[in-house]
Amino acid sequence: MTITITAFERSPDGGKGLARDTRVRWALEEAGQRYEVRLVSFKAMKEPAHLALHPFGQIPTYEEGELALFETGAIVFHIAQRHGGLLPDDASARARAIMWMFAALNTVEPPILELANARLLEGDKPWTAGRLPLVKARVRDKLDQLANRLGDADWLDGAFSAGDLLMVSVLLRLKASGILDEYSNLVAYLSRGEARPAYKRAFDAQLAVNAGRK
Ligand code: GTB
Repeated sequence: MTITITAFERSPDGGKGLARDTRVRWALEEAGQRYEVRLVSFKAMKEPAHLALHPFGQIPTYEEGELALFETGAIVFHIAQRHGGLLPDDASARARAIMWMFAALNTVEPPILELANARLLEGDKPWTAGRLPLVKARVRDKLDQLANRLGDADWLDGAFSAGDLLMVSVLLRLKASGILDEYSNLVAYLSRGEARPAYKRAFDAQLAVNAGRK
């Protein structure tokens, strides 16, 4: 059955791979699944045809036969459940990998998003200069704890899993901030994620769109 996802017609990041379709592309590449991409404009995202797929008018979405999904975490989880390569077979190890998926999206990503929003959406507001140190402290708080847990390990819990895919994706958003450079093991963790052939294919595919080659 054909898998179709949606992505920005032109991502605001110009192809840095930070829009969430990259996470879905990466999961599909790890799982060895072919997929098609329907590109949508900001305008089309808010129109009825797309809102029927995504009630919040966003990307990415995922369609496979009768099944239509939104929310990146749910989509990556679906791909990981249905195909090999992203979740361990052992029930306890699988539960822990799923726990890391939630930790990436529910615990680590929120302060990172807060920082991005403070800079991008509120950069010109009078309160931002006073607020930024507090927001950065909340990011560092989570990175300290994550770096302590990861230690010298390659991945969060044994072999690479969907938990690592989402955690690396979440941390990528911090690359330009310089904060990540304070944590050498997290920098190495990110590099290991980016070095995976499946990540490279996903990154190149979204770059081709944003560089106007597709
Ligand atoms: N919780 C949802 C999920 O995980 O799927 C959030 C989806 C979401 O935020 N989608 C964004 C979107 O469609 C794109 S990924 N925004 C358009 C809108 O809301 O109208 C977020 C994103 C956008 C841009 C960059 N960037 O330019 O760096 C990075 C991340």
